[in-house]
Amino acid sequence: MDKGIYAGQRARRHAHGERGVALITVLLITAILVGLTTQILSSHNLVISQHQNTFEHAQALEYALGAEELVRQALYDDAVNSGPNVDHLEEIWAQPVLPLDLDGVGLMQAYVIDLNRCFNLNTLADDPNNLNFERLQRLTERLNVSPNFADLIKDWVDEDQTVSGLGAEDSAYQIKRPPHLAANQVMRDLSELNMLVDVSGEDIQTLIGQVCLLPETQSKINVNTADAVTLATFDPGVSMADAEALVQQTRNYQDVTDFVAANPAFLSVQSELSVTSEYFLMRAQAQLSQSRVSLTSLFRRDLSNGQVTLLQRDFGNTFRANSTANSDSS
Ligand SMILES: [Ca+2]
Ligand SMILES: [Ca+2]
Repeated sequence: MDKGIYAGQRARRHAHGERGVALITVLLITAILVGLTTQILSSHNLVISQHQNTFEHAQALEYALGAEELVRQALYDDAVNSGPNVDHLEEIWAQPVLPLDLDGVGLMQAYVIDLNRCFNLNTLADDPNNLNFERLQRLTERLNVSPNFADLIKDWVDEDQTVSGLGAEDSAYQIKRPPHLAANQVMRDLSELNMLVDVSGEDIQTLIGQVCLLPETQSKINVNTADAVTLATFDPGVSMADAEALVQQTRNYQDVTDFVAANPAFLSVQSELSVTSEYFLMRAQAQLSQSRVSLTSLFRRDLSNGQVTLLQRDFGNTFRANSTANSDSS
């Protein structure tokens, strides 16, 4: 009798135990399923978010490339229709596109500067009479930056290994860390200035803000767009006061002869002046939500037929507002 009671109790306990295990198993499976579902949903959301970011970035890129195409068209139209044979700061290409609403989905801004408005450092690579070297010396003096720049840049871009004054050639760069050589060819990018010896980063930034870099060693200064510092340092006979007075006026000289007649101090350098520009730089930025694309594009415009060629595209530069166009020529 007792044995029967105990056996019945054991059997009930056993049944309860099995139900307990089954319940725990169900709960465990439910927990695993909930966990899996959450993970799948979260991965799904991440994928959607990544796709959205990719889509917005692609859209911003297309807007920036659209700006580039518009600039190309504007420069061509300027050369063949609206403003042939003369380029000045009142023309359409020189007007910035202020932050423009992109149908409520983002903002776009862009501006164009001509690179014939400033001193081209690569002119030092072909400078038999040292005129460009002396121009750079006057420029560095005016900017109050290291007097070594003219010699250093001359040595950097000239083909030889002869050290010029305060300059430096391979031997000076080989002991740098990391060691390297002088370029001994024209500069491709103003950031090369950071490779020079014995000049401060601050001086380099000041110089970059004032000079240009064109892919040729012979270039002219457009007297309709150049700033006072560029004009004053271009020839020793031109005072800073005269250059400042000159740029205060609205400049729309139709040819260099007109300019020199009005400003005889430039007579000796008139063959190096122009009233047109050949190289242009566009900076654009398109922003859609969290995606931002900055584009810097370098164009050359053929002065004979207005054809505009894209020479360089750079997505690595941070967009800077065009508060001072002349200081934004890198
Ligand atoms: Ca024009
Ligand atoms: Ca050299």
